[in-house]
Amino acid sequence: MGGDGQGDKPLVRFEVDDGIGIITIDNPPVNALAPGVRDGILEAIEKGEADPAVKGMVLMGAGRSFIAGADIRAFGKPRPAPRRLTYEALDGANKPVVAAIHGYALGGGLENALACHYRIAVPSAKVGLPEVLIGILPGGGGTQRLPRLIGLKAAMDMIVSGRHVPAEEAKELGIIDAIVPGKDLRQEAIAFAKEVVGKRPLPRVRDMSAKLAEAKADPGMFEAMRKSIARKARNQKAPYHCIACIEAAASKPFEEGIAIERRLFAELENSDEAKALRYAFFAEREVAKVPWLPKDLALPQIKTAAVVGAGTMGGGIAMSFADFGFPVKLVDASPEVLAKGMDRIRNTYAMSVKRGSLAQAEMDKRLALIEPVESYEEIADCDAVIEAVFERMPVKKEVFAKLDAVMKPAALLYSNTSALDIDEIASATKRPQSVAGTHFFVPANVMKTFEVVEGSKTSPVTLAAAMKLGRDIGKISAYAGNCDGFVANRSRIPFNLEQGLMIEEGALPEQVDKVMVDFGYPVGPFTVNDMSGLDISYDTRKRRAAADPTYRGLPITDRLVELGRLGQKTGKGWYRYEKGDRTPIVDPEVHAIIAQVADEKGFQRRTFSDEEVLRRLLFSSVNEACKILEEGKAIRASDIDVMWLNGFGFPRYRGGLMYWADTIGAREVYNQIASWHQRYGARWRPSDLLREIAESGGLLRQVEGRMRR
Ligand code: T1G
Repeated sequence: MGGDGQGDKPLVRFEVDDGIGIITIDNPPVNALAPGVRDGILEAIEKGEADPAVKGMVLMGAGRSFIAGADIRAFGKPRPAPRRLTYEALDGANKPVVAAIHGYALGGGLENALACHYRIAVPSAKVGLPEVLIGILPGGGGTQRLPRLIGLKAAMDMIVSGRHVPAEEAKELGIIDAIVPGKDLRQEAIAFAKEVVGKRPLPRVRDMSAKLAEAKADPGMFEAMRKSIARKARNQKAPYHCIACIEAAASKPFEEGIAIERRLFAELENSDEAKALRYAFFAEREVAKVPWLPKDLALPQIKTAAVVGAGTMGGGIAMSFADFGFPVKLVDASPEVLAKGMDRIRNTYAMSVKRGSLAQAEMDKRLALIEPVESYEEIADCDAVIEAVFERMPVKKEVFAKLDAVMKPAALLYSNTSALDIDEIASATKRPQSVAGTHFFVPANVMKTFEVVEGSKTSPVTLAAAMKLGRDIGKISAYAGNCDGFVANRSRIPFNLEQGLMIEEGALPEQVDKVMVDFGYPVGPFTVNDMSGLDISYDTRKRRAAADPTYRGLPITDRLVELGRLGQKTGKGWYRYEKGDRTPIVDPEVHAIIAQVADEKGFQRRTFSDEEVLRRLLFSSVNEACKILEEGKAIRASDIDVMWLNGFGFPRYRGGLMYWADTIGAREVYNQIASWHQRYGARWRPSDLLREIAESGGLLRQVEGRMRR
């Protein structure tokens, strides 16, 4: 039934089993609702309705999931209008239809289930309406049915957040009628269907209105939701359109609500934010692919991990493992550091429990998975070890020499270094083929970017195992070639430099921060500097200046540090802070310091337009990203976008650094950089690759890295 699936296998099957018509969708890998699937479901319903032997029906998915939603690849392209909506056919059926859910029922998948008369699920199933995460809204009646089934507030929370709801919670909310063991979902669904075949009237969600009365009790709920999302939903339309649809459900008849949903969906489908969010969605799947690694590579099982170094990073990394059920040993030779590290982990979990984002029982379970140990011998049998000690090469080499001596032969030896040469680290061992970089971003237990750095001797198995390990602990693994700063930090360094130089030329921290917050960043770069502490980069600059007399330091930033203005931790940095408050306050004293150093150094100061501030920061990184791709240190431009979205807080609805640059156009970016090259010299030398793309009229986001393999 339905169009042609894999070869001649139908996308939708219909079989009658013991008086129950079983509609099975079989469109791997996630049973997306491609046109043929929708037609197949319609044909099956019509068959079941027409067959007197059929007393009821079951809608279910083959493979690993129910239905993951509409085929996102089809958006933005012309698509055939269905002869009839499956939702209406399900709703309108005269025989009960039971949705039997395993894996995921998301988007149009859940909307089809909501149009069924009953819904059952296995315990591990998850349901959701995540359309807002790709810049659209549930366009299959979800904004009208879900509120009728579970109430306006609960529906609004699910639709505006786009979150996946586990089966147990879905049952409590009223989305799921029964949780079944899932030993044989098909038989369990048939049994459920047979129980309800005689029940009338058929429970049609569209006819349920009792829960809409919530709006009378709390008419301000919609405005309250708008206020609560204002910061995160800045510059975006989809979240607000979602609220508007649910508001319509509260006050208008079903069909009118559907018409509003359809109109607002159409406004969003081809919006800039929807296109950018769809790009980000697929980029985050593409990034997992390392083309030269064989698909069927046999990988070692990583069941136990160890982390060397119980500092902030080491603790965060240990939590990353425990959060996903991995037993992990945290090793530090200093009992005090180890104890402090464990306290920090405990406090971090306790904060989550206090905020309500983690249950106490879950905290206890995760803590029990983290075992503090003081000797390397105690981690010898771990499958993988992540080194997270001080960012100094001699220290790292000493650790790797010890690991080499102690770890079992099959152990994978990874370093969390953020920039140091993986080959040099590996040279401290006799097994460089087992060494790679696995670079976590701060805070390690939160940030998703997981940079996997390949050394010249790293084996394909070590590399592939690291890519998989990242995904297994909920990260987004991204390949990086071995070079100073790897890919993410290296592409960010010019941004940091321009940020400091513009202050010398006349810009002020508050102007730069406002430009970047208006662009969509959660906070501005100077506020971030105050959070992390100005002394960190100060030490690096001093070390580089000592090693390289031509090194271009940042005297204004240095002066703040030398005056004890280290940021939030000292109550003042680029801004000042009231005691116990993290709100940055513009400080005239900083303006005076800037003016004084500029005077001492003879800096010519001028005013900056907001556009120049934005372009100076981001174009410098676009140029560096092109150099990284030119050198074959990144596999594709969209990988760099994934790193910026998940490691640097780049606004997701703008797609990523390279995706955004395309909205300006490679030619304009190149011309601007070439002109700054004339004005400022070598640091603005345009990448050859950027020039080629500008000349060819190509898209930066589609550039492939020039891998040397
Ligand atoms: N459409 C097309 N391809 C999809 C897809 C989708 N909806 N979902 C996944 N894929 C591809 C994905 O690109 C990857 O491809 C492969 O499937 C495995 O995905 C009318 C309008 C379901 C939780 O937003 O959240 O319904 O890289 O690696 O980690 O109102 O996929 O192998 O070539 O992510 O196990 C709403 C999106 C759509 C769900 C599974 N639905 N998908 O995660 O596998 S809009 C969504 C996911 C809609 C209606 C509206 C996840 C997953 P490739 P994966 P996973």
